[in-house]
Amino acid sequence: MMKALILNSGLGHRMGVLTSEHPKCMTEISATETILSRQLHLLADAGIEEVVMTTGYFHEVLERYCESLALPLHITFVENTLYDKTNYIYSIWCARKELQDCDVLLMHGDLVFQNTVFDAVVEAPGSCMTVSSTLPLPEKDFKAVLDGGFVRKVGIEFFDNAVAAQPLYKLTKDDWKLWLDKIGEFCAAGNTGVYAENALNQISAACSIRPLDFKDDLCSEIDNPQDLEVVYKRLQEVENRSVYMCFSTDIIHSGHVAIIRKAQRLGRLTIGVLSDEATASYKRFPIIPFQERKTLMASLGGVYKVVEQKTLSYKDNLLALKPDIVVHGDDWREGFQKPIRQEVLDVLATYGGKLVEFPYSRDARLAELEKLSRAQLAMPDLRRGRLRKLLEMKGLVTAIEAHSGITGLIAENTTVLQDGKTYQFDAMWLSSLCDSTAKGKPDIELVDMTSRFRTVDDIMEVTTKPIIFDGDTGGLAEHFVYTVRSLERMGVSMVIIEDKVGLKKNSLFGTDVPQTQDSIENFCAKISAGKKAQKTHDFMICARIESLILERGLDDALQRARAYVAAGADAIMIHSRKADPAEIFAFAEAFRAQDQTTPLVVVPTAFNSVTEDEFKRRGVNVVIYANQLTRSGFPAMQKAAESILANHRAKEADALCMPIKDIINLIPEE
Ligand code: SPV
Ligand code: MG
Repeated sequence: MMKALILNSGLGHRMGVLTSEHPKCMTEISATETILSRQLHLLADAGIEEVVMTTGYFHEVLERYCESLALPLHITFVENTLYDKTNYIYSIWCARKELQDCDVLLMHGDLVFQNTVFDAVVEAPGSCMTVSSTLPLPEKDFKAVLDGGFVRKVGIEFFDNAVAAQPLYKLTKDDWKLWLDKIGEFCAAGNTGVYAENALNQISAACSIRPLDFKDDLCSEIDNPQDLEVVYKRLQEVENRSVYMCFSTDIIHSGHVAIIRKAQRLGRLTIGVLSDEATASYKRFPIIPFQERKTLMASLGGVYKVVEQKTLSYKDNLLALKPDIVVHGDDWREGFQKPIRQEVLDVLATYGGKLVEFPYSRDARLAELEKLSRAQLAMPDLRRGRLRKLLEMKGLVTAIEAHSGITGLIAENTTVLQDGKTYQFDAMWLSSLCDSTAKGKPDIELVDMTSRFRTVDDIMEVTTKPIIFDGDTGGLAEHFVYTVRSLERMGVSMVIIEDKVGLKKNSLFGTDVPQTQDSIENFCAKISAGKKAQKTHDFMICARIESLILERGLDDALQRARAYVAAGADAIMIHSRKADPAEIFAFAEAFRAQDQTTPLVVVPTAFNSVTEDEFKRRGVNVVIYANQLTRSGFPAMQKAAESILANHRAKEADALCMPIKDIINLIPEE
């Protein structure tokens, strides 16, 4: 158990009129606090319940004042009736019975220290005394002589190997017993007019009191009105400092609360809440949306303000808010957040701000909750509607093809950090070309739906991102309705069907192979039937227009777009196999002139020079990278196979291969 011992017997005559009606510790040091109320609040906040207070001068005023504060503390008052004839060594001796068998937090009653100094003392692993390695040695006040990392002497007379020191100590039970016994010897010998530290100096070699360096932080005694003025100003400065932290989490756990509490001790805390968009591209789609996360943070006690942080980079908010201090866990010193941290340091350096990092504790329960969140995100009902949400949130959504569990994991987890932003794919494209290719079959609707659904299931099992399913022609309208129901039930977000009939061949063949475009009427009927069949609002049917592929012209494409939207299509995909994006741009412009809201989808396999930003500017909403994993994986595999054949062993192929350890790590175990 730890008890606080506060020494308040003294006269404090150097304070003049300020102490004419009450003891020094009741001097006001801010609009709301006295020296004593501040000390007691800090003790109560730290959960220290037992306080022993020595009194003397104005002892009744002092006791009544303590009661009026109504703090959750049990205070034992011990009066030193000889307060005007003895030093505090005797006050401590008077209180000895209350101070047996416990750790002691000893402080003089005229000491003002900032929260963080107090916290460091309380949290110190063993005995400690507050010292400052940066303050000049005071002429008349306490100095501590250090040796081998321990405090060896404390007094006003030591100048060699000494640092400025303040009478704020934490003492372990054993060290305190040694000191208290020595105090007893001094008092028994009538040696009551000296500092208690004189007794300490005789036994300090047997103690392990470490110096706790508060450097330039506030930890100061108030002896006279000049001290009071200085402390008053410093305290105001400390308490008005602005502190900034950012959270992306939608699960607040005790670790977060602990770091928020620590940040609050540093000043007025503003919390940045990472936007949904930034959170989604940083780790996963937030289960709790931004507004709710903002309200959650604002409702925490002691949070001054909550603002949105739109990017993983702190830069914009730091430049706008200019906080004195940024607080973060020390986990970002390594890993992909390292450059974000460096940018924070660079921005802070431009105006003299400071970064404070607290040890990050990985919470096993959080990892468990995170797993649960991911599991939830993977569930059909939560996954299905997420494409619509992402479209609303981001305006432009990107998807990459996946045709197996492992390519699904690549689509799910690949992250790139660039200019303070993280980039991930938003969704997955279940390409008919790649699904067929993976099975060694041509892309002619030969791989049947049962097999295609099996691929969807494999991907769904290991990922959380929304799925866009390539439905080819959708088959007969009578069959398509069943496909819609199945996909919807599985949690797929969107099916894209193309307006072709007969033996469908891949669009990238263009007019090199015979392909027939469906009639507008027929295709509209198929779309309508599909829309009627679906059960939720979440599911989307996208109509894919093949007019440009089949060289039927822009007008035909636009006419079809109008008709398909009228028939109920939730999105339009326009396809082209030209490297020059002109016809895609022309369609986008004309389509947006006639329809501002229906999402527009493109598959830039041929016109691959166009950036996502440019597509967005031109009114495109979904960019699908339809086959790049298959096309990059295949030659790599072929090369490794050739190497083994040529060398009649696998050694040379090893350089082309991922280490076994990495491939094992790639797959998360349940
Ligand atoms: C696919 O990926 O299967 C597609 C797009 O349908 S394309 O190959 O460009 O036709
Ligand atoms: Mg296809």
